[in-house]
Order: sequence, then C-alpha cells, then structure tokens
Amino acid sequence: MFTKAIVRTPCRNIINGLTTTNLGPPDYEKVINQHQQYIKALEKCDLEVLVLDADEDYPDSTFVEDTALLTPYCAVIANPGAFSRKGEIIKIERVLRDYFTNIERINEPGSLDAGDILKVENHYYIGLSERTNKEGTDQLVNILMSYGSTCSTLSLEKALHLKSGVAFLGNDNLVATGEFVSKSEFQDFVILRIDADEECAANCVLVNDNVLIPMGFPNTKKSIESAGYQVIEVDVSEFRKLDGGLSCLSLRF
Ligand code: CIR
Repeated sequence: MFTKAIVRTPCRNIINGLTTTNLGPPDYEKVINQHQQYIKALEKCDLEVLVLDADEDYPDSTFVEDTALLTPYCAVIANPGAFSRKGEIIKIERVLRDYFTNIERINEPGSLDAGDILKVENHYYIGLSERTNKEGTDQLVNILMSYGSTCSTLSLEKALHLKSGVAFLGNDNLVATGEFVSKSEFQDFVILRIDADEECAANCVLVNDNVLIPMGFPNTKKSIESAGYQVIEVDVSEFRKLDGGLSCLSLRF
C-alpha cells in the first residue's frame, strides 16, 4: 500500500518542455486544472499528497517520477538523461531526505530517468533508452541488489520511457502496448494488450485499490475493469503534449 505521493506544481515555463509530439504547447490554465484533478484522484486513493512549488528553472519539473526511484528500502536519486532536466534532482533530494534514511545516487557518466524502471514486487525491470544508459543501469542494478532486490534490463526501441508503454497492476497482470507486448521478459504475465489507437493509456498506474487511467480511452477502461479493477479516469491531455503521462506526475511511496 502507498500512503504518500509527491507532486510538483507545473511551472509557466512548461510550454518550453521537451517533446517529441507535434501537438503544440500545453495551455497553462488547463495544465493547472488537470494537475489539480490529478491530485484529487490521488487523494481519492487515500494518499497524502505533498505538493511542491512550481520551479520555473525546469520546464519539465512537474514530471517528478523521473527524478528518483523510491523503494521500500531506499530512495535512488536519478541522473536525468536530458541535459535540461539534470538539475531537477537537487530539490527532490532535499524533499526525500525527510522521508528516507537511505539515499543512493546515480552518478556521471551514468544517466537514468526513473520512468524507465518498472517495479514488480521485489524485481525491477530497467529500460535502456535514450535517457537511461548502460552505465546508469549498471549502477542501479548494483544498488538494488545490495538491498536484496533482483533486476533485469531490456532495450527500448521506440518508447521514450519503459513506463510509457507498460504498467504492472499486481496479480501477474501487466498492461502493455507496442514493442512491450512481445518482449520475452514479459511473457509470463497476463498481458492486457493496449492497441495502437489507445497506446497512451498503457501509462496507467495502480494506486492501492484503484487504477488511474488517462481519460478518453474506452477500450482500455473496459479491459482493465473486466480484469477486476476499479478505474479512475484523469484527464492528462495537456501533459501528453510533452510526452508525459499519469505515472510521470507523481512519486508514490
Ligand atoms: C521529458 O521529455 O522528459 C518530459 N517532457 C516528459 C517526461 C515524461 N516522463 C515519463 O514518461 N516518465
């Protein structure tokens, strides 16, 4: 069970955030509104939500998930692969010190975005991506193994982050889309397959008794509900313009 979440209020400079889409810049008023709805959804899942102030120095700073991996044993401060995001970790580390005794770090030349890590019980899948390099992955494997966890790594072909296309819902259920549906690493799971027209919805997140999914993806909603989950839809369309999804907007622990 999670009891807490950390989010960061989107800054006005979010319009200059990194993106691979051609959906245009997000509308700040809508961004704030959607972020507030997101916080409410987390609260509905019984989480106490710590809302950090907007940080205008970092356009992508609302995507806090990438800055750290939180485990039951330690917090691992990431080292974001995008140059414009490197400094985001400084303030996050200060916040996490209040909650975690053991703080570990990914150091240069290692780079790692925590959106590339999928936790399945005590096992961690780590995606090698444009943001997460081999050195960063090796460092993380050493850290996690020293706390008794197991790890495996897989290479990403297209997706920005591992969790852009795959989510674990407990009970062996994995939501997956695109390149992740056929990955050998995932073939022992029950795969809830998300088709290309709803691929954004693969970035969903189990929070205690609910699965948060992005609004506007009816087939995904049906499929997750049919698997026995209670679903909460949250509109994150403005964040999608910057390749961001539901999981990226919070650190849950
Ligand atoms: C970026 O490119 O870093 C941000 N615009 C989006 C980050 C999304 N994070 C994630 O998928 N874990």
